[in-house]
Amino acid sequence: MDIIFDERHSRHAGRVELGAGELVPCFEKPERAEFVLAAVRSAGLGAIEPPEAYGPEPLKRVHSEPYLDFLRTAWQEWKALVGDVDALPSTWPVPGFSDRVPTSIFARLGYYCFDVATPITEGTWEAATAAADCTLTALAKIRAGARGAFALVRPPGHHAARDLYGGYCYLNNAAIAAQHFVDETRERVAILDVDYHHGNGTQSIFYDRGDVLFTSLHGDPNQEFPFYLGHAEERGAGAGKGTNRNFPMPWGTPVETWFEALEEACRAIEDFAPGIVIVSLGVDTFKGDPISQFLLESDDYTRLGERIARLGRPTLFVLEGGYAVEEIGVNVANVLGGFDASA
Ligand code: SS9
Ligand code: ZN
Repeated sequence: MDIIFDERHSRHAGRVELGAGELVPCFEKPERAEFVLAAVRSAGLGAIEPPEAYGPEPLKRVHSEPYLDFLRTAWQEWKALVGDVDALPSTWPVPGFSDRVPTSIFARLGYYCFDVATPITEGTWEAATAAADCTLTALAKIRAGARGAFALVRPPGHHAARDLYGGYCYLNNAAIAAQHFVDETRERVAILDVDYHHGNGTQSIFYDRGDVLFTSLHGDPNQEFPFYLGHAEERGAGAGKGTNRNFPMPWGTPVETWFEALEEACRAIEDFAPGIVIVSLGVDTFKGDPISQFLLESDDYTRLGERIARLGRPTLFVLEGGYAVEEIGVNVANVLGGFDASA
């Protein structure tokens, strides 16, 4: 399994997010990637290589240009006005307000961001673009014939939509790779999002697309972030009717129930017969995760990797969430090891 990693991930290091009523240290922190790196290294899963630079074009196929311009320049504007503290929004243009694009940096933060947990810092743009390059480089390994590849990246991506960030995500790495694959091959893509949280960004980017199947297993949005998307009845629209499949599950869902949902998602992927499977690999389904409520144990991740291998398709794994910092390394390595053993 080829692994693509760039240490510029550490340029994104938010200090605080707003939890329930108080500012708390960011859960999405550089140590996460370091633990995953150490675990995939000691598991001997494969060569670890840096990314190639792909430039802005693949990003523009998924995100709007005004949004990308905002992400690239927001920190400088914020720092000049406010100082060297994390840029977080605090006002939103909810329905009923004007829909014109605002000018103030304070207003644009709320215009492009949907939560108070996703700080923009000095190195956010550099880290996010490096993550996209890692994901595209891992995709290129698959295009060159690899059965599997892993983009060991942060910040994660699956909550980021065309012109919206949040949920610790800025650029949607999995969606950028999916679109790039379609552009290069005209083949179909299936995305399997096993992160604990619904991949609202990925769903919305491909919601009306018949050539990209999005499947997601996640905490029920009636109880869980991102709350406003991820229900079972969201099945896609237009040409994409039927190519969106959500499997929401309540807090405390038994592991066996989770694997039954995985089986259903896998059957949908098999029926779709994609040219590639892209796995949004979050391991915040772990029972010890500090912000999540599922119950998977470390051995269950091996079983997950084995099932993904049985899909029998070239598979790109992209790191998403997982906040039990000490355990995410072994959990990710178990998925990849299970895949490699069964592929
Ligand atoms: C925890 C609130 C959850 C966002 C979670 C984003 C996960 C991305 N106090 N905040 S995988
Ligand atoms: Zn998550």
